[in-house]
Amino acid sequence: MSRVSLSRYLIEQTRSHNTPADLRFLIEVVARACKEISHAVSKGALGGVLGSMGTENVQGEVQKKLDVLSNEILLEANEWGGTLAGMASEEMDNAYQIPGQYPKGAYLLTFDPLDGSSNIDVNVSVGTIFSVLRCPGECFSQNEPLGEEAFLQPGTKQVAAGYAIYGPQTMLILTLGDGVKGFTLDREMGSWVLTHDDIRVPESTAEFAINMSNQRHWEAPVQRYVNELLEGKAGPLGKDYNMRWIASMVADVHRILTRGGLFMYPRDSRDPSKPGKLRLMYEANPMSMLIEQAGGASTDGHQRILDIQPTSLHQRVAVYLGSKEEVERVTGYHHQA
Ligand code: P6P
Repeated sequence: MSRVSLSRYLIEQTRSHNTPADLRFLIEVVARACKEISHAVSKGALGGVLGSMGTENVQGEVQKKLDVLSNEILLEANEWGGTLAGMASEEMDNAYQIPGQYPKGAYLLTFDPLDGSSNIDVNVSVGTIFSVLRCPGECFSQNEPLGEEAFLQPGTKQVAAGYAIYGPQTMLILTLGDGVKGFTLDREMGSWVLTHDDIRVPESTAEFAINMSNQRHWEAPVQRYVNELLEGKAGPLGKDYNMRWIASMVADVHRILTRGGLFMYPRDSRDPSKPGKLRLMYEANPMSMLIEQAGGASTDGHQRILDIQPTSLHQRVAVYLGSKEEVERVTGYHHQA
């Protein structure tokens, strides 16, 4: 069978599912920006882009040089095309206004430009996570500055979501709401090639991902659940489990989309003002759309993440996502508490 490129897939989606041409163009531009980020990341020490900037982002996290570079690549690639009314990023305090010399468009793009960047200097897979929303009616106006409130839509309103993972292979994992597709970057041709036509998350699993060093900070339902996982066959779950924690959400989620599993980042008692570490708008929501589109589930321990009504651009959320059977079990323990 001839190779199907990202461009061909998007054209065929347009014919079969009426994917708007401007959404198609937006996805192509984001994918092209991810190719450029992949190139920068792969240079490592040779590119003079490792290490930190000596600054902190709105999250209070140290910014790596590649965090800032990746953010700039995505802004510069997407600001001129006429597809966006604005952008929001983990690396920027406020919404990004489309410069006056460019036309505005119908969509909003949120992203974590380089997720897991603390792993960069130790050469572990990192990635770019992105989410596409429609801009609500009035935010389309060419003259008014875009307010944060335009972005505050539940994850069910996403029209597309995806990530690029910069690992042994560079891959783009994408959903337009019609299943999950995987594209592998052919570096020689510079094109994204469809290699995974229908990604599905197995309903059950024997593998979980969590940062165990935080155990003393977890709430009771999580303590109960993780203890049962560790009890294995002798415990109430009746089987032995394996554990992974890459500390790069893109890499952990990619493993789960590839072979199943459960990813957990619970809220903990360290900072009650932060209901978890991961950000809703540009980490949890896009990853939850991908996981649900692949047949998995995703909750904050109490409700479906995609149903959460955001109240601020950088709000955090607890995350339990992956194989449906285990997500439902740990969520059930929260409801029993
Ligand atoms: P911890 C990376 O900084 C990140 O936002 C996610 O990619 C990852 O899953 C998590 O934080 C790792 O957190 O506390 O284990 O370092």
